[in-house]
Amino acid sequence: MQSNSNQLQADNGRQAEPYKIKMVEPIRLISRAERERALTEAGYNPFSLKSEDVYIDLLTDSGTGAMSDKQWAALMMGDEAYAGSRSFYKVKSAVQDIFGYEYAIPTHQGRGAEQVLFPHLIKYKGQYVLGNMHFDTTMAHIELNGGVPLNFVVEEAFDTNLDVPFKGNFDLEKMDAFIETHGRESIAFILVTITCNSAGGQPVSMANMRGAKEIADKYGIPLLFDAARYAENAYFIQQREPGYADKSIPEIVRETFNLGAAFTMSAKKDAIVNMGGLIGIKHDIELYQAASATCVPQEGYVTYGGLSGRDMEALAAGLYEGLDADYLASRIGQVEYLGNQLREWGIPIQWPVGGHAVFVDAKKFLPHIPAEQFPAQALCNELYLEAGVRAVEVGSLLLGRDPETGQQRAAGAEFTRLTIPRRVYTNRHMDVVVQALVRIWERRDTVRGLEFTYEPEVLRHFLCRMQPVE
Ligand code: PM9
Repeated sequence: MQSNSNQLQADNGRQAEPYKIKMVEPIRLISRAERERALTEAGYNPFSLKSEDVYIDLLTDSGTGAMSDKQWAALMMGDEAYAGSRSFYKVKSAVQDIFGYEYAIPTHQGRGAEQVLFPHLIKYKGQYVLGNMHFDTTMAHIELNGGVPLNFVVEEAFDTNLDVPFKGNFDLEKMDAFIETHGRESIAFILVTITCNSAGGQPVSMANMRGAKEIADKYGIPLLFDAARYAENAYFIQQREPGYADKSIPEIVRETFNLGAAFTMSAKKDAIVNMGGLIGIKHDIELYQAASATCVPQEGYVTYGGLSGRDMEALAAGLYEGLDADYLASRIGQVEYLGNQLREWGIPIQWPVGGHAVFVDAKKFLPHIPAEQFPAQALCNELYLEAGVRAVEVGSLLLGRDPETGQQRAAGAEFTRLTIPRRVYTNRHMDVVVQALVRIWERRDTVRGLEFTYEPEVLRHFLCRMQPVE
């Protein structure tokens, strides 16, 4: 690994933040005894902690980013008209300009987009939705609409040591063979999640997305994007895929979305807003009309879809800000900074690091804790106790049970995700996280697994309560 000074010379300061800080929000580390009490009260589930009891919050990059001065200024321009808001037309024009899609429907967040669009794509109970790897809320909305979510991510995604550039890719042969066997009618749509969150924020290459599109066309199946991290995926293509080094991020985004018929987006990630979502539809007016009719009763009228005019102003600006090459270099650079340090200490992480988080391989970190005692959740809790840092589990707990059989689904990996909000923390904060994890690493055999005291049926990780196994 390069030393820090070499790294600075090598990237010529490119990874330094392309902004300065104008406003601050105080944070505070409460005492160890207070953290113990807070965690017990939270039922050993970091989602139930009060944020004021958290020092560095790496739970999620969703809605936790810092908006720019331009976005804050844009709020004042919000047109709060119930119908036909000027701010909606700004969002629509950004969607047309950036993605090349004719229709845009705002929603309150990503899952709002899923609940509006999916019922029109899943035609009957039991139809499959094929993805590289569906995110948990996406999986839930597929299932709530009678669909069966299936993942076709490459096997390499689960070998955290393997250094391959696009661990979010589809195993195209496997997906093709599945469609061949089950027949085109059994497939509702193919969903490309960029970046592939559950595999470690791992990118999908353009070549692989093109391959998925060829399969989709061969069988006449629609191809859609789960576009939460549309810009980070484009950045990785530019950095890692032959032939893309000289293409701009907007060009790569346009080329990507040319392959799809529609997208759902949680705008709380790459579009850097605190709340918001989007549906984009390339040109299928019937799908647009059907989704619009569902949007009205569920999210609100089609020119606001659960958002205020000021939210839409911030969103229109954020959709562009997320594409800035210097911002992306600094953002992904910070994720790399954290990942590189952990790796130097021998802490097992998904490698290479992905876009929005460092994913610690808890199976390797805590080999004495079996999957049914949730090693990645145990590590999240330990990290909170050690340093007031809140991380999130992406493993067996999040994956949950098969709704038909009630059996725990087998997770390919047990990850403790250190998710980095956009434009919020400094690398000094990252150092605190490294030091805490190193201290735990040195006494890792003392960490205990967890069992449920309360387990909700759907999306259980958000609300469950647990206790350490005796
Ligand atoms: N992702 C995340 O932290 C927020 C919920 S869990 C704390 O990673 C993808 C790829 C996501 C995603 C949310 C959603 C749902 C869809 N697809 O949270 O409804 O990563 O805006 O988006 C979270 P909303």
